Amino acid sequence: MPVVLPTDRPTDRPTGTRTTAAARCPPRGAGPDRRSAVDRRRARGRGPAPGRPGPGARGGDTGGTEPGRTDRHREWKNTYPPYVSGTLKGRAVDDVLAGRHSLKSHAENTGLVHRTTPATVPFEEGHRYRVSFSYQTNVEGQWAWVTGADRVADGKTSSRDITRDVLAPALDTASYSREIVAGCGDTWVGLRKLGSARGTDLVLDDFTVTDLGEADTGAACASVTAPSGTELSPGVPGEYVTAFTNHESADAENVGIAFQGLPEGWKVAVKEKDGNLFERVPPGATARTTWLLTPPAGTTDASPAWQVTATYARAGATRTVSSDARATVTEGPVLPPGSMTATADSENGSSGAAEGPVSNVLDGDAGTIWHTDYTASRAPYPHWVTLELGGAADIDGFGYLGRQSGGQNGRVAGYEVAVSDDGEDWTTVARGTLEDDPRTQRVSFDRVRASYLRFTALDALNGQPYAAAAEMRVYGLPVDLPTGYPPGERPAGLR
Ligand SMILES: [Ca+2]
Repeated sequence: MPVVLPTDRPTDRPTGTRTTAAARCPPRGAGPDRRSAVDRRRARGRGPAPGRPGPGARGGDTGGTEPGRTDRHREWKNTYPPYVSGTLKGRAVDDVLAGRHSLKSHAENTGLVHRTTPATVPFEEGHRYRVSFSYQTNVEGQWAWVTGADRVADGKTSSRDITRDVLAPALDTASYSREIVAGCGDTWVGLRKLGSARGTDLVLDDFTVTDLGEADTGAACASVTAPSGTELSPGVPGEYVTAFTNHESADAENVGIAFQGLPEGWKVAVKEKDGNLFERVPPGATARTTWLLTPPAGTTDASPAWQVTATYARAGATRTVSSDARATVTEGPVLPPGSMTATADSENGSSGAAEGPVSNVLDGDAGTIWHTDYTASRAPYPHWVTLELGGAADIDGFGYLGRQSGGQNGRVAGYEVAVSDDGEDWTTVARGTLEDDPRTQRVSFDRVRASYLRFTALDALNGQPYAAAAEMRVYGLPVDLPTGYPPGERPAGLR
């Protein structure tokens, strides 16, 4: 059951400078707005009357409100350091950004946290709008601002994201602004939680939607998305998968995917020849492109951002959609997690996908873990994880990131690391004891060429029979670096 969230009252605002779309736009069915587009642009209303709902509604797919919580936050502002600015990575955002109230989303689960509805913000098909707000947030890659659409077919309502902009961390208030063209169904905008990092908040204020009048072209209903959480190593071509989904009602033709604004010195290739071009993508279908991205050796930007765009033809018109793209660049060479495969002696199967499967140690998400069987008698120590490296590599280290939450069970103490060319004959290259440390612990050894690495856990820090890990990494360089192909050029003359 959606919960409609209130936002600021009009008394919070300097008169005539800000408003919400809920106040400015006529309700659906209220008759045509006879003002000119310019008049509508100039119109300045007030926020909702006290006690009336604002434009937001609960998104509904974050699995309820526990432990996450999205509230209108009242009159409580962190006005002293480090909350007003600085580099504190914890709960460093203000609860209230402007006036006396803001909308705060605290430690939400992943999913759509809140969104507008046609009743609260009635976007009119074919009109161009500017959507803007101010915000603060504290952790990379956790929140995205989404433009979406609802469509009814065969008695069912489907809802989907058309664009997603990942909101960069901002401990000082930052601004977001984007122009959209409404269409593709009933347009809405909202906030989506992407990552599973704990203790991340997003505080939003000054939400404003401005009607810019009728657009020259119709809405582009396809979407293109970039992955979140991808790690890339300096000097190593790493796989980076983008996805184009056609939400149009007809084929998208002559589709070309490209990057804009990649940092200087980066090399870009596609794994398959012309893997970024698609002659035709049917409605509802998704076409993926595997890129090979190589940050330059010595790069210092650990979290670069750029744009991924998709250009396509539909009903005689050329349309372009885009979204933000990001990656994390590691300090030294690391084998791409996506090129490896993990197997283990034991995997717990009773707690869902986020706790148990060994594939969780390679997914780039610190919130998902490998955990051995909960039944101690079925799975005693020692435990092991074998990483098939995806080809021979010259390696000199192994990284273990312990579980970040959920108790002490499974934090490994004694370990051995062994390597192999064939997965059968093993050579031990390191042994020791891990510490109770929430960061990645690196085990170093003499450089060796291998195709497999096996991490054997000998016992747990708390003496229990379980082993667990959030992420595992192998430090080094593949012997054969993938080369790929230059990205294909979209034939501009074709429709
Ligand atoms: Ca994980």
